[in-house]
Amino acid sequence: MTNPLPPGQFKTEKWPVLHQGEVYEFDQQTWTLKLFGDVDQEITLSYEEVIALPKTTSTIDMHCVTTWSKFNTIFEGIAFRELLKKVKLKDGVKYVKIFGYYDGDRFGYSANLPLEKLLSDDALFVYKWKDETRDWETLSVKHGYPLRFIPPASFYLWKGTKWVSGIKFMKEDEEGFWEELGYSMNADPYKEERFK
Ligand SMILES: Nc1nc2c(c(=O)[nH]1)N[C@H]1C(S)=C(S)[C@@H](COP(=O)(O)O)O[C@H]1N2
Ligand SMILES: [Mo]
Repeated sequence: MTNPLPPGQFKTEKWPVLHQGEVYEFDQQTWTLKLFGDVDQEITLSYEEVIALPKTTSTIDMHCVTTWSKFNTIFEGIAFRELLKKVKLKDGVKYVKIFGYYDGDRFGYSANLPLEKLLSDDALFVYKWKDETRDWETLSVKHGYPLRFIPPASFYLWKGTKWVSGIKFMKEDEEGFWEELGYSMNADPYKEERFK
């Protein structure tokens, strides 16, 4: 089953690579995932701790604001909700910002998202994928290895942070990297919410 093409998009079979700055080179000794912001206690998870969490496999469509859409990619990863179980949120937390590397800066990239849209199987921190033409492969460094967020298809793909390093929990919505540059806070491709 294939979902409809959002307005202004075209369908691609291959998976293009797009990002700003240098790729992050994974070092298991120094890599951590920090959960912080409006939580009772911030925590920092090691790679071993993250990768030991329960796994989810989901088929997710990707819609890039540069107008390509790739349908039906199958991902293996850790659902956002599994990481949510690791923290106790303060009252009134409604948003998150997912941080990742940008040119060697651990928290240089980020994208904001509403928490309530991230509780299903289609909000995944992924490390493995396949599609109709390819068997399972490890996510390449260019696509965000060792851990990359794939947002639900109701968000443009810039909300999918590569080289994930942290999740900030927030009571008020806050702009991320592209949002500060004029891109939409909501970013729903079916409503063509590209810019502010
Ligand atoms: N850390 C980081 N994540 C990022 C970016 C980036 O520059 N740095 N670019 C985003 C943008 S704008 C897009 S369109 C997607 C592209 O993902 P892909 O290269 O896997 O197709 O990654 C997103 N995640
Ligand atoms: Mo993008």
